[in-house]
Amino acid sequence: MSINTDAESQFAAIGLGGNLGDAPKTLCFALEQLAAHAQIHIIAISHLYRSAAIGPEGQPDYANAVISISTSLSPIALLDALQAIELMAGRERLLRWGARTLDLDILLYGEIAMQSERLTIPHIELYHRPFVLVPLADIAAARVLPNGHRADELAASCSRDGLALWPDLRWPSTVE
Ligand code: A4P
Ligand code: MG
Repeated sequence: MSINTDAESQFAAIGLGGNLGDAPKTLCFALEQLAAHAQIHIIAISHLYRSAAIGPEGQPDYANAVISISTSLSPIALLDALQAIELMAGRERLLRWGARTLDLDILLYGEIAMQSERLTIPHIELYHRPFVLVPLADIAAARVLPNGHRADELAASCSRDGLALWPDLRWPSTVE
């Protein structure tokens, strides 16, 4: 893993989630695929968290994490790359917010705010989800998000009910 210093590279934050099968293993697989992509360079990897599922009842807990990357891919090309990795992990789109092996969301892309049929950036649920804000603060605490607040302030003010660290020796967090 290296940091791309191309002038055209953009910072982006990616949310990783999954709650079917060996979810930590699937998230590790996603990291390997992202690290192998020629136009994606992983900067930092949050802790791995276990979180109670939001959505239809009766689902297993999720494994969640956030990574920061630099990338020369456009937002839509990055979405294509993430969806290709979701498919490799056996992702099926059956039910909105339903259980899934792997979900890769673009949380932030540079300073961009955009809304199109396929892509809304920042991610529409970014500010509402502890399982996103807490790991984001692990890796980008001082970053000021598009709503004007620092990531660590938002993480500190959200409820941690249903959220816990998920210790897993396979998980290559870059956070102390
Ligand atoms: N899309 C639009 N904007 C984005 C973006 N910024 N990043 C579009 C990624 N995709 C984006 O997503 C549906 C469509 O959203 C995509 O085709 C893309 O064009 P999907 O992954 O196919 O379906 P989904 O994930 O079921 O829907 P949605 O609304 O994206 O759900 P979320 O927000 O991803 O939430 N509970 C816990 N504890 N942890 C979780 O990680 N995740 C979800 C899914 C629900 N409950 C959860 C968790
Ligand atoms: Mg999604």
